[in-house]
Order: sequence, then structure tokens, then C-alpha cells
Amino acid sequence: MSAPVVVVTGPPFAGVSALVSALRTALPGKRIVEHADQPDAVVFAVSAAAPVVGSDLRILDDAARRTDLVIGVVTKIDAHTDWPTVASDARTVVQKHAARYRWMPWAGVAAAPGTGDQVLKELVDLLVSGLDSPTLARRNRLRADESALSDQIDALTAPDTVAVELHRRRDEAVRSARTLSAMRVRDLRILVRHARIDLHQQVHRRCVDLRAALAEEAARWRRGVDLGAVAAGRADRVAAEVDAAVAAKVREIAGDLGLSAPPAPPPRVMTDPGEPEPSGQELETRLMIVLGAGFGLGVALAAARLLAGLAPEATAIAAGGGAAVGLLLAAWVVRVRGLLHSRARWDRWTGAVTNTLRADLQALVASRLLSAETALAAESAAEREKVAARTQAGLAVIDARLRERAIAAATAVGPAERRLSALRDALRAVRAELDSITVG
Ligand SMILES: Nc1nc2c(ncn2[C@@H]2O[C@H](COP(=O)(O)OP(=O)(O)O)[C@@H](O)[C@H]2O)c(=O)[nH]1
Ligand SMILES: [Mg+2]
Repeated sequence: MSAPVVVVTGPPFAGVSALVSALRTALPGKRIVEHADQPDAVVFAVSAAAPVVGSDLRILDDAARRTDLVIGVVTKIDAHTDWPTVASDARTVVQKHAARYRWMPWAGVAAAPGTGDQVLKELVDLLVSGLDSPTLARRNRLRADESALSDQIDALTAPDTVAVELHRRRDEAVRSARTLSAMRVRDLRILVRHARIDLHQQVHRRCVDLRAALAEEAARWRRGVDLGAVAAGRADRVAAEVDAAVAAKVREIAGDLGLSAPPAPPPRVMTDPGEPEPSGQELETRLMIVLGAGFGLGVALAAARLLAGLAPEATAIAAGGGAAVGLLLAAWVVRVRGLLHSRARWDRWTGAVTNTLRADLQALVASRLLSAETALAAESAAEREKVAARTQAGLAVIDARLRERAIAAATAVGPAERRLSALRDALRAVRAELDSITVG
């Protein structure tokens, strides 16, 4: 007869390897291993330093699938004086986990103590008497049957994983279609709002620059220069730049949303700023001439007196020279005054030109963005409809497969139920037999 096989198992660092080598020395007639398919006994080791957790219980279940004799062990009791508490907690957790562990014995061991003697006797005694039991072979066989029957019942009652996966894919398709459509609408609105702010700032900046440039031109204006034409040329250029900026923004928004840019509407007709106000001020001009003449006369008299003083014999020439100087100065004063007046007029006019242009460009930005938003929203809605149609088609395929599975499951339900109840009867019988042996 071959040597009985004892598996020692437990969570990492529980002290399994140390316990295996200690048991090999203590029980030379047995095969002590860490893994075996069908052991005669299982030692489940947990460290006195750590409570039992869910993953530890899975290790125990796996090891004891075909073995009824399972002994619980708390290791390293030399280093942890509170080990009885740990042992009692471990026992409670394991008992709660499965009814079959109700009668499982527990012992404390110190297989490789840091200080002091090895403590192994209680475990060795439990193993020896357990392995000697005449009913062990039968109990282990029944335990293997119990596990096999439970596996078959689990397989029959397990949820249909394909159907679960199909349901998951269905939910995801619906969710992503919904998110996509909500995102598109929100993104379009946000992008247009940002574009509007940016373009209004551009209009403001360009108009401020234009105003400054035209004010400079007006300050330098000379007779004969057509500042009206210069201002019109520059305003056209600014309008063309803003128009191009709006078109670029619309293309950018469309690109961001994966839509095609709507065609640009025909260029907007700009408001004609009109001619500068007529110089008009007749009264002022006349007043200027009178004042200029008075000033000239004063200068003429003063100059004549000065010249007469210098050359008393040539009074007539002095009077003539004085009159000429007076006349020249009077003409110059009137002319300069006229020039300054015209420059001020041009300056006011260029201010009005820029204000009109600004209002026009702001209206252009607003109307172009509004029509772009409308066109893009329509295209996006069409796109969403296409996506929705594709999603619907995908859902129809999934639903058809789900229906197929449901029908197949419904037709198989009779035989499956019969098989399940037979398996459950068999399991009950195996457990009853196990109980009778344990109790008896
Ligand atoms: N104090 C003490 N330490 C132990 C005992 N048994 C094992 N150890 C220590 O616990 C650690 C893990 O031991 P090991 O046998 O390798 O655990 P395994 O990972 O379960 O195989 C090692 O550092 C051992 O020295 C013991 O009885 N007493
Ligand atoms: Mg080890």
C-alpha cells in the first residue's frame, strides 16, 4: 500500500514550507507535499499574524475538493502570544464559510520557531489518528463525489455568459449613441460661443488700429490728398480680413466636429460712411478773413513805421513794404487756419467711418456665425440620425441573438430541470451518507 499523501496549503508566508519540512521529519512514513490532486489529508495553515480572508478560503476549498480530512493550523505561535484568539477567529470564519468545515479540528504549531522549541505534537497526533480512521477512504471518495456533483449543478445553473455579454454590448451601444448625440449638440454650442467672443475681439482690435492710422493720416492731411479714398481702401481691407477670419473659424468648428464646412454666404454690403461734412462754416471763414486782414493791417503799420524809422527819406517805399509784409502774413494766417479746420473735419469723418465699420463687422460676425450654427446643427442632426440607424441595426442583430438563446434555453428547460433534480438528489444522498459516517 502506498504512503498516505498529506497536502499542506495556505496563503503566502503562512509558513507552509517550514511546516512541510517539519512534518516530513515528524512523519517519515507519510508523503508530505504542498500540492496533490487527491490527498488523503489536507493541512490548512494560516499565520498567527494575519486574519483569514476570502482568498485564503478559496485556497482551502481548492485543496479539499477530494478530501474529507482537513485540519486547520495556526502557525508561528512562538512569535504571537495572542494566537488562541487568532485561531478562534479563523475557526469561526471557516465554519461560516461552509457547513463541511463544522467539525474541522484546529491546532497551533511552531514549525520553525525563532526561539524556543518546535511545537508540532498536537498536529502530528491529529494527522496520525485522522489517517488511521477506517472510514477515511470512503469519506474522501464521498467528498470527491460531492465536489463533482456540485460542479455539475453549478454549470447547469450558471447564468448564460453569452447572453450576459450580449446584454452588456447592447447597453454599451445604447449608451454610446446617446452620449455621442448629447456631446455633439453641446460641443457645437460651446465652439460657436467661443468663436463669437474671439471674432468680436478681432473686430474691436482691427477697428482701433484703423482709427489710429486714419487719425494720423488726418493730422498730416494736405490739400489735394483724397483721404476719403485712402480710408475706404483701408476699411475694405479690414472687412476682407474679418470676413476671412470668420470663414476660417467656421471651417475650424466644422473640422472639430467632423462635419463639412457650410458654403460661405455672399459678402455683406457695407454701410456707406458718406462724405465728410462740407466745410460750410461760411461765417467762420469770413470772420477769419476779417481777423486776418486786421492782423495784416497791424503788421503792415508796424512794419511801415519800423522801415520809416530806419530810412526817414523813403517813407513811401516803407509804407509799400509794410503793406506787402502785412498782406503776406494775413494770407498765411487765413490759409493755415483753413488747413487746420480741414484736418479736424477729416479726423471727425474717419472716426465716423471706423464706428460704422465696427458696427457692420459685428453684425457680419453675428449673422455669419448664426447661419453657420444653423447649417452645422442640421448636418449634425442628419449625422446623428445615421448613427442612430446604425445603432438600431446593431441592436436588432443583438436582440435576434438574445431571442434565439432565450428560445433555446426555454426548450432545454425540461430536460435540464430533470437532470438538475437528479443531480440534487444525488448530492443530498452523498451528504447524508457523509453526515452519517461523521456522526456515527
Ligand atoms: N517565528 C516563526 N517564524 C516562522 C515559523 N514558520 C515559518 N516562519 C517564517 O515565516 C516566513 C515564511 O515561511 P515559509 O515557510 O517560507 O512560508 P510559506 O510562504 O507559506 O511557504 C519565513 O520567514 C519563516 O522563517 C515559525 O514557526 N515561527
Ligand atoms: Mg513556501
